Amino acid sequence: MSQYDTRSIQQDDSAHYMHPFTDHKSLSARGARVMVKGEGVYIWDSEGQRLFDGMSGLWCVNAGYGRKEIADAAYAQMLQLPFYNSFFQTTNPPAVALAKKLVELAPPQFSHVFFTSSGSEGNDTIIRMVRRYWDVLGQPQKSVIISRHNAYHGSTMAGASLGGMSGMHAQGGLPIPDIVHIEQPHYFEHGRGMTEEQFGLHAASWLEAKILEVGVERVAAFIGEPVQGAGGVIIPPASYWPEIQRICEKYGILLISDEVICGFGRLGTWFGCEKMGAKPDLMTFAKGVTSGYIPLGGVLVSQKVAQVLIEQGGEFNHGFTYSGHPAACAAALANLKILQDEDLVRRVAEDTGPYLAQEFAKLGDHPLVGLANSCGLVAGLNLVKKKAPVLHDCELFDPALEVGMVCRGHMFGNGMIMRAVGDRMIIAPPLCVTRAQIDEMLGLIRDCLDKTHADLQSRGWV
Ligand code: PXG
Repeated sequence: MSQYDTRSIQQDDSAHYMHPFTDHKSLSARGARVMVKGEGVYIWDSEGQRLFDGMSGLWCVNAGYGRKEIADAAYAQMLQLPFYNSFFQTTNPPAVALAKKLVELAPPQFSHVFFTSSGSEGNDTIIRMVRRYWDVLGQPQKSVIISRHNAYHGSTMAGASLGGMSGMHAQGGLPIPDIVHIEQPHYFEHGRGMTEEQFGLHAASWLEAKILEVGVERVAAFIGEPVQGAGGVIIPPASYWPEIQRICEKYGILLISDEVICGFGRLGTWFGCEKMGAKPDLMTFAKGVTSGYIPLGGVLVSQKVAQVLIEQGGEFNHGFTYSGHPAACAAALANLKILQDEDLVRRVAEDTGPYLAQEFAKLGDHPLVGLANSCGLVAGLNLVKKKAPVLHDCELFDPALEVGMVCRGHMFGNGMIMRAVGDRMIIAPPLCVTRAQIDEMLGLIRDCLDKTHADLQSRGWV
């Protein structure tokens, strides 16, 4: 017998709690699932069902659930000094120690950190920093930031504007001025007739074309996620990021890597740009920095940008009450210690990442799967109506059928949390996942794909 009254929690939830990105009418008809506990790679709902959390919460619980060290560090800091601001010529030891630690872990060009409480605020901060940078250098007209369609950079006005989600732009008058978008490096949407290598160069050339269209004297920066996460785990060809880097250098524009998902070991390097072969001037981080235990985000700033903002810029009129929050920073330090002590980043690079790649690719033999690919510990598979040797030639489902959501329902119902982005099913498990747990997860996924297949057959959709 559960200690929770699920029905009553659901009723109060539907009466009072507005969820993010949710259609409330349909949710209250069904009732939200109530999550109550986590341990390692598993979470439990209020009815006692255990689920394999293939999404690390929401791409963030890198160290896994139930890490007492993180809770203890936050608890001790809350007793010592739960909060003090960093505005008025004050600081606090955990914020200083974390800034130093992050600079140590980041690629060598980085020297400073600006703290926020989320990835969205990090990207807001980046817009202000980038525009301030060019302003200080006497080029205030350089205010245009180039991003990509289907990118996700957060949900504040600035984050959603930088992002390229058409559904978000359709609500609330977005994007804000001087944010423009190019097409994403999505081989299966745009790369027919090219090798992946050729397509990577081709997709990067869209950046150059956009810079020339806008006018280089107007362009401030380019922003991208190393691997697009919320857009559906879109893994760019290896040739893409080095070419993006070259183009940014050629035109002297700043390069921003949004590391909110890819940072802190997700791709087998501390930051995703290292895996992708790019050398950004600014990086947004959040999520994995505390493994999601307490909200924390921020911006890593390179010497080049810091030098202008700090040495020449004077006061930067920007900041949040919780910038450098002591308890959040203490939790982050404990979390980073776990990632280091357990060598989790190297484990992703050398052990669990390659093992997942090998085993996940085998799902490609399933009758519903057109492509199954991964990078580090993010992976995705495309559900297709009729298979062909390459995804370009597969017959896809009518998007209106929402086959991905049907599949997600079978996953959730059978103890596996896997997200659907259209008809692409994606995972990003905690970095502490073991080979045996990868086997367990892939067994669950295969079983749920079978159930989905049988369901689609009974509906006459395959
Ligand atoms: N950048 C990236 C790359 C992200 O993935 C943010 C910024 C914003 O972070 P905050 O902390 O403000 O949420 C994110 C967040 C999804 C999903 O559907 C992904 C995110 C958030 C919500 C949903 O996969 N990523």
